[in-house]
Amino acid sequence: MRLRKGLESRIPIGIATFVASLCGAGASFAQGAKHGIISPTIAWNETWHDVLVDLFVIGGIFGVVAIYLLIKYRAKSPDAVGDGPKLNFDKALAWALVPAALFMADDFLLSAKGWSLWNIQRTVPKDALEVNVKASQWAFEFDYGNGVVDGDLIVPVGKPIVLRMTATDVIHSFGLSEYRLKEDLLPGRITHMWFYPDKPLSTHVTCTEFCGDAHAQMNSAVKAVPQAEYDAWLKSKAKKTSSLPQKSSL
Ligand SMILES: [Cu+2]
Repeated sequence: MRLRKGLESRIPIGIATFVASLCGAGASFAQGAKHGIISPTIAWNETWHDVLVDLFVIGGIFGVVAIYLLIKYRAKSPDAVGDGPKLNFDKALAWALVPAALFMADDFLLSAKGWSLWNIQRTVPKDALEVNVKASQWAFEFDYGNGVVDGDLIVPVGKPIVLRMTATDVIHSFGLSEYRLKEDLLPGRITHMWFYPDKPLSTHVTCTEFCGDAHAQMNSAVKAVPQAEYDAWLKSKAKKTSSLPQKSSL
């Protein structure tokens, strides 16, 4: 009996220690950095992981404790009044505040991570490669500079990419789910998004804002290729562009 009482009084401390160790394990985005770069993709993945831990692991622990207490102190006959132990003021306060503080502590941690994530997403690395993006009903157009314009987004692996984006007609949205990113493109305004392709990848971008009849067909290939392959592709595109008849400047 004494052993069981001792165990019950240690439940909140046990939960606190377990939660603190989980939070400690996921407190920093730095551990997922690739080549020294913490990209929004890494930050989103880690934050989502923490939200799942918050929901299922911590929620599960509280659920199990609640079920245990419900069974232990259930009414054993219809007229039972209950004979649970009377808690003194200190213990009652501890049982009320410790679980509440645990939930709040984890929420504060997630909120702090959210601010940190937003900071990462809005801070474009200085050496990022810039591509201008124009959205129109119903296609994306990528301008690489030097007259190279293409319907696909081709980028080199190992370099941060920043997209400067606008729309010519209605509101569109750049949904790059493989990199966990989405940003609106608006007429008369330039928005931006940056990502870091850390390995070769072939994916696509879809418009994620309903923009008219052919909205569902508004998508483009997005390919992260080795630097040499990117250079060769850009060169061949530039050659094709320069061989086209030039428009008169008048
Ligand atoms: Cu669209």
